[in-house]
Amino acid sequence: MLAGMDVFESSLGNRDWQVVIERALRGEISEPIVNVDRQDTREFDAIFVGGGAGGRFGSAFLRARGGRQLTVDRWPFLGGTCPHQACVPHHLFSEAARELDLGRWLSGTLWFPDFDDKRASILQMAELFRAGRNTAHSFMNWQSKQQLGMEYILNTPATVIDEHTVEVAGERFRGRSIILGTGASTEVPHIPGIELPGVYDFVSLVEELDYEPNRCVIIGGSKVAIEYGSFFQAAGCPTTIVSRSPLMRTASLHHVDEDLRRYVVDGMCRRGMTICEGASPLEVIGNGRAAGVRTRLADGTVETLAADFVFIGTGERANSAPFVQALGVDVDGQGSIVVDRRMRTSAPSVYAIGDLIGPPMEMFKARKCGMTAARNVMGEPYEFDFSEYPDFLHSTYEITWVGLTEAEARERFGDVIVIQMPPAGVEPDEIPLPCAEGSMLYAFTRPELTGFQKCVIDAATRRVVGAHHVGFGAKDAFQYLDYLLRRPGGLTVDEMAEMNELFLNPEHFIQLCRLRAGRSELVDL
Ligand code: COM
Repeated sequence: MLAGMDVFESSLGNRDWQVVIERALRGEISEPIVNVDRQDTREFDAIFVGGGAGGRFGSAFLRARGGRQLTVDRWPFLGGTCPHQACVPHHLFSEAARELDLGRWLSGTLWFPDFDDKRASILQMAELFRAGRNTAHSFMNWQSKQQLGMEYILNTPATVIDEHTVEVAGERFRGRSIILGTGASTEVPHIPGIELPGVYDFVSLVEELDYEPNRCVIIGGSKVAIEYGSFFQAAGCPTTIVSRSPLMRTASLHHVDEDLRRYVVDGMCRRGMTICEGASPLEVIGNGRAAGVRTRLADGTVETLAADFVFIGTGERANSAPFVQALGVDVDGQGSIVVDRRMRTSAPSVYAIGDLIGPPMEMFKARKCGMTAARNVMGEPYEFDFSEYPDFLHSTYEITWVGLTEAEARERFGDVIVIQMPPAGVEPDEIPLPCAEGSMLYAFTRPELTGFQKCVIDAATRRVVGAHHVGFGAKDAFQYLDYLLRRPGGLTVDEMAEMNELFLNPEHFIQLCRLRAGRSELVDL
């Protein structure tokens, strides 16, 4: 039996877990943290390799179905990269970007002090996150054990031996099935100098940053590039994005409406960011430390973009290599493990979930993949199709979209009605709309900054087929809109008009649809 810190009989509270995790992260606890019921003689129905969002939600679901699981993670906590390095810091930084942006535009007016660039620190935000992230970690461990009844081994990696066997710190565990969920890592571009100090990605930013960046060049045009870049710029670090594709037109993003894209990209430029589209990074230059990025620009000229901080935003690649080696599972051209809609890999009784199976590398997909695998392991044939989903990203705005773009809808349906704000032909600075919670201060000071929204309707069926929003406060609504749009009957303008709006509901579409719903023949608004 593996030696380790056995916590099965103890009921550690959130604060106790915080201490344990802190010590483990500092290297003071190097042994495995073992929460295994040694009295339970049942076979494990599934062993989850990786305890991130997919592994944790899959484990919880499997337990809820009466099964027995074991989840193993190399980190001393469950929840994976989300609370440690990815989504949670991204949301923290994006909220900071939004606040900083407001503070800049309203500098010296109302109660806003003169904006002081020197007090807006990227380093301070990274440190704030690092110091606070453990509360989420401890909660994941506590909830998983005390409320969800999961068994787990943390602080040590799992090695997959065969389709039913996993080795953890020298002990072998057998399961009816194995569910792989070890995520993805930044795809580091192969250019000279990329390994120089001063080159970061979203992981090393929160783990290692120890100086205040003064000038940033971002290599790549992914969501991460837009989100982190907007934060760097808002914090006072002039930022340039070097991207081969036009922003928001990378292969990993679909259904991005062109009007929405323009509002976002123009907004980034208006805030001082430099965006080099159609450009290729050639080399990170610097004598022992990154000092710039030699870049071929769209017109073919080569220029060195100065920077003391280079950030990689080229996307991520699945951590599939160990499983190809151990089990020979099939992978696609990007290295992502190939699964069917039940999350089954090419190896019998082996499932794969989350970022390990490729894009979209989003929270909802990871969690639902885990749940799908668990259902199938427990004998319930269940399929998960994630080809369509609501999507979002942040600049200094919250940007959300679902369904078809206007162009896609025209191609598919021909006769399409568009309801948008500001209306077509009206300049953004003419009216302070759209506005709602989060944009009222802009509405009364800088109407052009309130955002943009568009609702796309198939004229023949009156069904809403796409919704697009730049602004604040609408993201939550898009989760439900996605669900309503994808029902067999969809969601019509008339049904939207029946909903009860709470003031200027941020996605704003209820009242706008109601203004048109009375007409038997719909027209644009
Ligand atoms: C969220 C992590 S931060 S998990 O999805 O709840 O495991």
